[in-house]
Amino acid sequence: SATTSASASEKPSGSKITLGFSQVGAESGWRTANTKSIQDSAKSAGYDLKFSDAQQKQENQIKAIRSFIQQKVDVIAFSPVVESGWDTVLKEAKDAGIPVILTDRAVDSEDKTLYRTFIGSDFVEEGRKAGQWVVDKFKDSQEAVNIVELQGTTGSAPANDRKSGFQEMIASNPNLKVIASQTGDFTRAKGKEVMQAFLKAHKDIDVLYAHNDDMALGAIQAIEAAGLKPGEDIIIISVDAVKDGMTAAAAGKINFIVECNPLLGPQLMEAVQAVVDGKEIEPRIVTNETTFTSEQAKEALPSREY
Ligand code: GYE
Repeated sequence: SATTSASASEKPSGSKITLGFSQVGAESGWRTANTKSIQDSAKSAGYDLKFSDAQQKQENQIKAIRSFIQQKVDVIAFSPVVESGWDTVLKEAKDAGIPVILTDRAVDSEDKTLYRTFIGSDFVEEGRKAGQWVVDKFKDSQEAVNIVELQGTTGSAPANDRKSGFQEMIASNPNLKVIASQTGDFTRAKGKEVMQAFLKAHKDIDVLYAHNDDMALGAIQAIEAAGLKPGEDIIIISVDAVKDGMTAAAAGKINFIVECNPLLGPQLMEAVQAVVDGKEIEPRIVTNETTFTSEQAKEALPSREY
């Protein structure tokens, strides 16, 4: 009616909710599982999903969001490829009265009214879990432990946070040293390429910390090609726990995986419904996660969904 404010409660009941979703890309096994979860759960919820793949480019995401605004979708959701540079376009959505939900990755905007909630993992905590495992593994070592790090996409929340959480934990033991750290952009191909360069430049790598399974899997190829045994000659820790990562862990090639859950679709659709219904929602929704050693990966693998 004319007297109610421009809230979603004006949505006539029975009409389909339109959700515009801008995805990061298709860079990893995690991403593939995440996309499927979002598409499947939008379908079960009966929403009209407008899905756009940004191919890991912020400019494509900004274009997609502007196009969703023009199409007057009911809700915009997106997984921001990097943390910075969103204020202008988020302000445009706000001015158009279209609620925005962040999933998977965070933005660094000071103005928290630019989005309704952020649904996703605690990436700092994931980095801490990885770091704590390394601290425990090398607690009796009297020598320097040389660590190389494959970072995720430069400027992305998971790359920033997984790095800082790890660093925070290993700082407790001065023997643990990150001797090289570079981006592998969360892809297998880049993980392999950068690991090749690390192996060339450093003869004494003890540990690889990869910010996701795909980069670890690429690095494993490089390590094997160099005549070394992944998981033995070089201890490997990664994040995600997707099927290929878990398979490598079960085979002893990855020693420890920190889980990052990609199945965010159901929680996202619930949040969309709540926003459309004009309900209050929590500004931060954190997903539940665990970790896997090689032994635990072997046990969990048969029942893994993705
Ligand atoms: O860990 C990585 C993907 O943002 C949590 O992005 C996600 C990360 C995930 O490419 O595999």
